[in-house]
Amino acid sequence: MNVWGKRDDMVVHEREPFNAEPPRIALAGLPETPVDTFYGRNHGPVPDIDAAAWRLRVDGLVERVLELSLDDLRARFHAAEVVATLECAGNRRAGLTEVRDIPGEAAWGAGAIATARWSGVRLADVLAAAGPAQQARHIAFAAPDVSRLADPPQPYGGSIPVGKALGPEVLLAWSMNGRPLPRVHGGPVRVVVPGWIGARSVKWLTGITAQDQPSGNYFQATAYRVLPADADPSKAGPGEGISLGPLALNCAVLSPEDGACLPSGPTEITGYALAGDDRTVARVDVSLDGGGSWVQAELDEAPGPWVWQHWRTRLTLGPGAVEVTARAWDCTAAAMPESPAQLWNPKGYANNSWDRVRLTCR
Ligand code: MTE
Ligand code: MO
Repeated sequence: MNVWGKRDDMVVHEREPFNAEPPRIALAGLPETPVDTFYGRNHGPVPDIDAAAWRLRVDGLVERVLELSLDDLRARFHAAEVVATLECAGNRRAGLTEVRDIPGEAAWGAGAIATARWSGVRLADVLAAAGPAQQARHIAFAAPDVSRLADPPQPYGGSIPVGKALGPEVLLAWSMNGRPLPRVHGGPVRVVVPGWIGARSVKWLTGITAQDQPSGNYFQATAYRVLPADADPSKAGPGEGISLGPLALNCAVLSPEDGACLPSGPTEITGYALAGDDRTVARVDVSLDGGGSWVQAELDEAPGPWVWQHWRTRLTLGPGAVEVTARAWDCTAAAMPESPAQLWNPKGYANNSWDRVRLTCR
């Protein structure tokens, strides 16, 4: 295990700040992801917060400002548990990097996604205790970690619209898979916003502010935005581009592992699919001829509304070089786009083009 308790075969994109994902095969067939296999995505040094001294301030457009300790959260609100998949907006960026270089952003594979059982309290209950005003439209989150990758350095934060914040699925979580939330995943308390890009699930939460506009924090106003392909991201100001919130439909092959060498013949192909926010996955197709023809995969039933679905199919592979392509459809009949070239954007977010793994069959 490495320093953050992650498995030895994690693909570490950066040590400081710590950014790592598991190999695809480590996620295969597991509805819930063990903590040692769960990707880590950080923009600055991981804070070390004493849980006993930790306080959460709730302020802004509210009737009562609250100052809550962990004991207050436990005593004043009902415990809530949600199984939810987190996906980074940069998941599968490597597919975009193949089209054109993306300076300053790591080439994440398909492993910046994972599922955990989160428990804590509902954000809606904490907001109700503060009494949000009529004019409150957005709920902003503040954290103490500071990113030195931005110039000047920027504290981490973000916001979600009030409508999402009041959903029973949005938690202030202190536990992950039945254990206290590990420091690297935001302990003592983080936000979990199921169905939205991971960036909105703010870790090491210290402040909640009800306001009439989205957060002005760098990671809401400037980063995590899809700019036009010809824009210069170093010149993009606050409010430019498409602000990412609800996740896009996505899927990936998990087994066989990309680049694997295996015997030819009937082979089980498995993977995940996730529709994002309140949509559901309707179908996953797999192709061995680059999308000329497709076989429908068998889709596991969703264990809950906020969770990825695993899928499988058995196909006869090889001999020789084989490319396996996968695409998903959602309940609106939207399908993943074919090519990453159509989606390329300067910061490399939201790649949900057809997933491809390349195999060699003996
Ligand atoms: N919260 C803080 N305070 N600082 C961060 O750098 N990274 C965000 C989000 N919350 C981040 C944060 C991003 S981009 C993602 S994808 C998720 O946390 C990753 O959560 P994880 O590291 O627990 O997998
Ligand atoms: Mo992310």
